[in-house]
Amino acid sequence: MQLAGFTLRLIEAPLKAPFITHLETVRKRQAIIIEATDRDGRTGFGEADPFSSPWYAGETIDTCWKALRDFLLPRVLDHDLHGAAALDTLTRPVRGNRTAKAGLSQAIWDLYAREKGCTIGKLFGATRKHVDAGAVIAAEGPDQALAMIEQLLPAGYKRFKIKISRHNDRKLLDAIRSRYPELPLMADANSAYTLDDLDHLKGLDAYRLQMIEQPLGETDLVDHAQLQRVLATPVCLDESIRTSDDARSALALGSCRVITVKMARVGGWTEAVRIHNLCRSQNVPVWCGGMIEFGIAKAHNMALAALSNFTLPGDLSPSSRYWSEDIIEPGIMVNHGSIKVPEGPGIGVSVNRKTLDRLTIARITLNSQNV
Ligand code: OSB
Ligand code: MG
Repeated sequence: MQLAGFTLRLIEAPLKAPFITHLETVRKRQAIIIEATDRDGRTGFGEADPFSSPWYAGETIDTCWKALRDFLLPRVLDHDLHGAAALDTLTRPVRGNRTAKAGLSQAIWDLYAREKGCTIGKLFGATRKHVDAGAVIAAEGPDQALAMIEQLLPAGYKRFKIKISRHNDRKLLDAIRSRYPELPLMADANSAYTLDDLDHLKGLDAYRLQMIEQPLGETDLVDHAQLQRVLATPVCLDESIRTSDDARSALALGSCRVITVKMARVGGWTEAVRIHNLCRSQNVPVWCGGMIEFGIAKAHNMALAALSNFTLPGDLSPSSRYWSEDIIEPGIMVNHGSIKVPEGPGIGVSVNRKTLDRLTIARITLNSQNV
């Protein structure tokens, strides 16, 4: 694969409703769209999804833009990548910056799959034709959470995930469990607790959660292991798993029983698949996490979630969940709690360039003449 150039676009759109966690309230979303072009004029699309502030991960929109423009894209321009797998070797000298690398990885693998005329999932051994949808409730309080669940129930989501913290967990979970005793429910704490909260966390077992996601600090594998030993509820790790080495350590220590895989957190396709394969070999289920993403990253997520060990419903929602208009067509749709994995070449959806242009607030083109 001979790369000719890249276009980076910064896009911005308001969320339909604020996404509220104990760390940040997200009202509008920016993302970096990466378009890779080969010498035959074919294009592939990726989406880097850091936030505007570093509340979820250390990277931000500004650091990602810089990492892509100044360090990552110049490394791969004008290279014959042969297979897309060479990308990892070329970008390894750039440390960290995994969210930026994930966007680039998506663009390259989409382009490569289009050159081959197959789906991106096929390149990684995906087997599923449909994936289960899951909803995330990041609400102000119990009343709003119940209203959101009620509004989303008819779409048939296979599980609901509620954002919790030390200060609102019981209020939210009491309200949900008394109205919906059998709702398939899990909670995501985004590191809201420490081991000082051990007894309090044990009390959450009573809510029969499918799992609790990232209760403790983002580097606390040892503490998570101590917690998992006394908790009936399975622990799922998100922020703590940045690499397949982190996953290996977490499984060896017994820090969790489930892992959520997000390309944005682990640096793209190959590392995500490596974590998936590692977990499969140890009978640990995984699910596909979300980043309040636009359609390009959504389509990549559908392809990833089609791999065999994604046995649990992920944060996979339709285009209309957060956006009044998405940048892809057809948009991602949920039918009876299920999403059809796109079947066309690459990510299987096309980018609506009119909408993309309308949402674009900055743009640069890089090729061998101007890097
Ligand atoms: O912790 O899983 C998380 C969104 C942004 C940043 C972090 C997280 C999330 C979600 C997924 O919870 C929301 C979604 O994309 O539906
Ligand atoms: Mg999470």
